[in-house]
Amino acid sequence: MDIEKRIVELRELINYHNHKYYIEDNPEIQDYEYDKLYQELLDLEEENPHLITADSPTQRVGGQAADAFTKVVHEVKMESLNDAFSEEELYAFDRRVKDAIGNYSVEYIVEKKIDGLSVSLEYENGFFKRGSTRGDGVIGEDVTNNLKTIRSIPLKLSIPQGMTLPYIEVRGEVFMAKKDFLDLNERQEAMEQKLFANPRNAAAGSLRQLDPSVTASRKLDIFVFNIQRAEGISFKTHSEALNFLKKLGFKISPNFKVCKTIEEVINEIHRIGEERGNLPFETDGAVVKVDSLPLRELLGSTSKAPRWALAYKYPPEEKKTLLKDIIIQVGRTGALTPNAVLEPVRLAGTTVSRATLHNEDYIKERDIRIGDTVLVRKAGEIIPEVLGVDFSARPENTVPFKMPEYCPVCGAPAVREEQEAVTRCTGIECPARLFRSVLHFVSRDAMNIEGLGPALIEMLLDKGLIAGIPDLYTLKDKREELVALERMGEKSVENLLLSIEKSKENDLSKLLFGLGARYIGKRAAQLAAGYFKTMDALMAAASDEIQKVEEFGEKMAKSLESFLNQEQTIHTINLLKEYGVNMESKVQGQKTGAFTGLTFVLTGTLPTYSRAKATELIEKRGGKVSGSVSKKTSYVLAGEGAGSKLDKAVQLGVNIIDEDTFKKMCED
Ligand code: 0OX
Repeated sequence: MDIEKRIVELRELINYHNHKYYIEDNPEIQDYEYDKLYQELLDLEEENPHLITADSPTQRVGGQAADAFTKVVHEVKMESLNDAFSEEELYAFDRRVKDAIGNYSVEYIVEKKIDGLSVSLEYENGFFKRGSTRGDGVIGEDVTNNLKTIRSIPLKLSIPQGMTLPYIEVRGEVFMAKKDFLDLNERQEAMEQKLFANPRNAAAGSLRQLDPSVTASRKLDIFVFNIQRAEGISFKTHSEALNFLKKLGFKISPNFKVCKTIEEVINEIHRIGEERGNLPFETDGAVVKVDSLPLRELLGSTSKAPRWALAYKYPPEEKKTLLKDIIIQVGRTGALTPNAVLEPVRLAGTTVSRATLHNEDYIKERDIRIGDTVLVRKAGEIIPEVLGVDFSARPENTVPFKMPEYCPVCGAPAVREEQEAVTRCTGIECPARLFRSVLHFVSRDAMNIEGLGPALIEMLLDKGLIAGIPDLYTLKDKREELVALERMGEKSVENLLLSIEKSKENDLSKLLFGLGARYIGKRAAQLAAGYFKTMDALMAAASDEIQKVEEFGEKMAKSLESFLNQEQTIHTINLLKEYGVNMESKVQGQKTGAFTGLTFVLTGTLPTYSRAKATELIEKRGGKVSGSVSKKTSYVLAGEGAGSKLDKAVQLGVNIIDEDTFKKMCED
């Protein structure tokens, strides 16, 4: 293929995927595939420098420093790595190195490639002075205060006795362990915050925070793998330098290996490939480096990357296996996620027996059925996914998948809202979504219980101090247990219990909102509470009665009716009643609305509204409809063919309006 054409094609492809990734936050391809395209373009441009254009994606400075942080100029450039995707490329690397260094024998170091973000750490006389992100390699961002929150970064180095170390700058990779990433996303989900796509994004997002306390709340870690510059020390090899860094108190690249031949390097890369699925952190590759520091000097760097190092990227693995079952997992927000139970297969270094099927539509679009042979992929990401079905291997009698109608954890109806991909459990007592139920119940617009944040709710649930919303009102009998909790003192317990007690007096509208029925937001709860006045009246109402509440449509009314009739809701409300929570509305005005206190008489045929519709609109706004005109009549709504009622209105001087005016009044 014409090289020029291919270069143009690659640029277009890369720009497209950049947009998908960075702008739309919706990547279409795996990082691995992207890296391959990018490396191909880089190689072609290097071989044909006359074809490089200023707008090529390779000319873009990666990860530019944001304005929010002070800039740091890296005196020693923080170089990036060239990528390799095959053994041939590793052999070619070995050949290039040997050709360049002539007669010297060369040893390599193989390190795991940690998937995080590179930072520089600077120490003066052993004290941590400044830390920065890599940025574009030359200019990064000062994130000293955020880095200080990472426990594995020593604030003071253990300099060996008798040694002086006036200055040292090291480079390492900040990352988030897989487990901490999953925990973080679970918390994000419960708080309805954006999820992170992978541990690398989570680490980057956590480090580049303007508020260091946010960074501190995220579990970040670091591996240090290079001395960028230092005064007072020098080493012959990289491995010596790494061992010295370890002595100083740094966490260094775990189990790096010195290899005498490229074959040994390849073996080690395969070994890491087998192991990487079981490592606590994510590795997207292995880094091969020349061990000898003088030889590195000799080899030097291109404008992009050192000639003495190479990153081997592991391909995402895909395998076929049997889909034995589809089980439903209920998350903390009550979301029902279908998971594949698989005949175990080895993939990317782990035995995979579960994979995500995302949601109902994902399964339907691919027609994935129990009993199918499916293609499973595990790339860098932690959770493997089912890609699709091998239809040629489909046995007879398989049936299309159906999402359950009831929550498998608590048995309450599971509902999928229009235009939503997710099916959710609606049970207020469902153990799976209890955290979320309580969090909502105590929130400001709901029961406004102060001092009960997500961390404390989690602790109360963990320790069994509450097992449902009503249990909040029994906490006053567990004062000792509360005081004993982490970060709780007498005073904060006192305040919390006071706030809980106070919440009993809240208006029905706050309680109703706090119960968290679907579609019932703050305003809807106020309108319904104002209309029905008591919880009992509301609970006794059928959906067509509920629909009379201002602004309530059929969907809202039906959903509220069904929620209030659920066993779990009734149980919760009864307990709350028992504990003395107010069940009445103090909001002024029965059926409050724009027409409260007004009486309407309808006569004739209106252009668009039926009599029933007009009546509904009036009643919903708190007005009354009467059959005859009197002095007390506020308005006569007259249409075509109006007869004696209209005459009477004229006679008594009652306001006469047409449909248009009525519509405007309704809108007001
Ligand atoms: C890693 C990693 C990254 C030193 C000179 C160019 C790259 N992500 O684990 N970079 C390097 O080396 C630098 N080593 C690593 N292990």
